[in-house]
Amino acid sequence: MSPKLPAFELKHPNDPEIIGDGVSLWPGFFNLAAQHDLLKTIRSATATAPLFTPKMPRTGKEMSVRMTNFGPLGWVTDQKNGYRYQPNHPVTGQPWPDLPRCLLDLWQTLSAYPHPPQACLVNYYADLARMGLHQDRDESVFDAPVISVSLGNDCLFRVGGTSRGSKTQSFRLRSGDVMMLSGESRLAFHGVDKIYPNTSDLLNNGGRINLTLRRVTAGGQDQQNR
Ligand SMILES: O=C(O)CCC(=O)C(=O)O
Repeated sequence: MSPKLPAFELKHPNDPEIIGDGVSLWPGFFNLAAQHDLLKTIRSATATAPLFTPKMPRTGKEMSVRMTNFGPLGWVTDQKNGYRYQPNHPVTGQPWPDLPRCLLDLWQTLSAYPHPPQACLVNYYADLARMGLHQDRDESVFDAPVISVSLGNDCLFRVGGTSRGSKTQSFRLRSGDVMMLSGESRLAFHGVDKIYPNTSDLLNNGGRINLTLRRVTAGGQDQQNR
């Protein structure tokens, strides 16, 4: 079992900055102590569920981020079988580590969704990594939000509308920030254009970690991995 984290204090849980219709940002939601605790949990999980390099469907081109997951399901991609969720790590074959308590609490506090998240994708960005504009649409339900936590160096995050060509806006995400895409923006195109090196001391070797909490299947279809 993953170590449990101490409960964090919500500063203004109901008072996000509204970036756009359905794009909410809670700057500095996790204080420095809570960021270190979360990092400890991620490190212990990656000891059994190591970061892997995802590959694009069809072309097999490597993505620049490395990733792993927490929870009953994890998002993976490879050349042969493409984007999908599966209950086990693609390299070790083992179930993903449990979702940390503090992330379940975060979801319950912010999402107003009656069922827990089933996947927490962990993306690690070295300082030159980025993520192109995309929609999160491999889930079978879209009524739940996607909630993300940023740790480490700042990034330039870009979000648009539900069509690829729609106007986008960009803003920085910093260590400890929490962002939610919901309602209108649940299927918004979004991506990470740039990591700003040396903007945080949290990670020893620089870079950035992003956690995204997702509900994958309709309520009542929870999949157990234990
Ligand atoms: O790193 C981020 O802030 C965004 C991650 C993301 O878009 C994704 O995992 O789908």
